[in-house]
Amino acid sequence: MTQLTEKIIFAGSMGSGKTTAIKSISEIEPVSTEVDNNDMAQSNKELTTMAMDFGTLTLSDESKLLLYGTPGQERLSFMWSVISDGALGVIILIDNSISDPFSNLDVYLEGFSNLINQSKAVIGITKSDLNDKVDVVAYHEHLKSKGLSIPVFTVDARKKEDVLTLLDGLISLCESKYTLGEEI
Ligand SMILES: Nc1nc2c(ncn2[C@@H]2O[C@H](COP(=O)(O)OP(=O)(O)OP(=O)(O)O)[C@@H](O)[C@H]2O)c(=O)[nH]1
Ligand SMILES: [Mg+2]
Repeated sequence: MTQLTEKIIFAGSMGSGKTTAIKSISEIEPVSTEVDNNDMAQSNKELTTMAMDFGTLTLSDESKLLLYGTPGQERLSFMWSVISDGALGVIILIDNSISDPFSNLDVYLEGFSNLINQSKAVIGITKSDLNDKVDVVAYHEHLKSKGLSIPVFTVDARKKEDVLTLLDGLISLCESKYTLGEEI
């Protein structure tokens, strides 16, 4: 039996939880390319992803997801298009504890506009437990002001069920595209 494999991208800034989210749901020990973080100004944490994260999640005998995490450091943003080539969709993680999450979101709306324009994107707001300064409604209003409608979820990347909810949301979007007979 042939197994359909689809590529899912986790994008977002340093510390938004991409490596953590993949670790939460991957059925294999994720391949990680974390190194010591020399960019404490961008995010105050010990390790950061240098090239990519990789994990897998089997949905059924017929389908399996390949989970790719992009590096969050801005100087590595050239990797986004390399990693997301041929992807089914993108999960954008936004760290709600940073000083200006909307400006941060805009970077990813621009960087992944190709998938976003095809409605193959969802947004996960992480670290709301640390800081609830921006709520889901405010994110929707921000997106609306840009003429966009993208599903937004409040998640904790450390919680498997939260990451699976994001994944479900993305797959539902992509499946509705199949149903509508649009090109994916
Ligand atoms: N409190 C809290 N901590 C979180 C949440 N999501 C992720 N974290 C923590 O945030 C830290 C950074 O997460 P990473 O997964 O390394 O972030 P990343 O997006 O891979 O970062 P880069 O590889 O540097 O781009 C980890 O210690 C996680 O446990 C959340 O929703 N709440
Ligand atoms: Mg990482």
